[in-house]
Amino acid sequence: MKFKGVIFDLDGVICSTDEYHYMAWKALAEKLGITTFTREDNKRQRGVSRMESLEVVLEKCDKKFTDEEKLALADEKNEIYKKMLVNMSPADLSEEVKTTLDKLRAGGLKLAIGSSSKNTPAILSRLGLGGYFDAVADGNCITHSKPHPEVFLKAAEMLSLEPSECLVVEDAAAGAQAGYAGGFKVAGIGEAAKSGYTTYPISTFSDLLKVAL
Ligand code: B16
Ligand code: MG
Repeated sequence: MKFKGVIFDLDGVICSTDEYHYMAWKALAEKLGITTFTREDNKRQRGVSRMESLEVVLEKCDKKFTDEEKLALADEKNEIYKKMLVNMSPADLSEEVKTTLDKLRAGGLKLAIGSSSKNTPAILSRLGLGGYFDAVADGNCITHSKPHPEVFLKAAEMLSLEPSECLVVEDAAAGAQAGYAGGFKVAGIGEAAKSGYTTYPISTFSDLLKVAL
């Protein structure tokens, strides 16, 4: 066994909520009269906090907003996003992800979540994964979001493991950077596979069996 624990990002790794984030930000942007918000813009929102993600949208808006107005806009986006989550169920957890998680656990690894999302508990519960992970560090228990390593360091601490004993799995450039900054080896999928901070680029989730066990 190459590691003692694996810390998974949530949106874009365990499930496809990254697409819902994009659609919800796009809807908010259009409400603000911004028609040029793109998937490229959305890539910069991956892994970073809700308020930092809002700033990516507002770069394309001439109007200036007070801090209070920004909080209201972020809330508005979250309400749109939460409506998209309502129909999520265990059927949204792919067979590949579930089988791989089970095999990693059976191989003796401790499993944790390290996500910037404050919606993590609700999403895990909808996927039928509430209580599945040995530790959950998320947007509700951190001060700094990715690329700061806080969420992964917290997850490792909750597992009682050192960063060098854990593999971080990420889809976002900011997330791969966060893992590296925390002293972790990083398996990167999607955008993160191209990151210079990624140790193991993988093309599909089950490749983790080769990397971690
Ligand atoms: P929320 P991850 C991140 O989750 C998303 O990638 C990022 O796009 C989002 O802004 C952030 O969570 C905060 O999410 O608004 O739900 O609190 O990829 O770190 O699992
Ligand atoms: Mg992600």
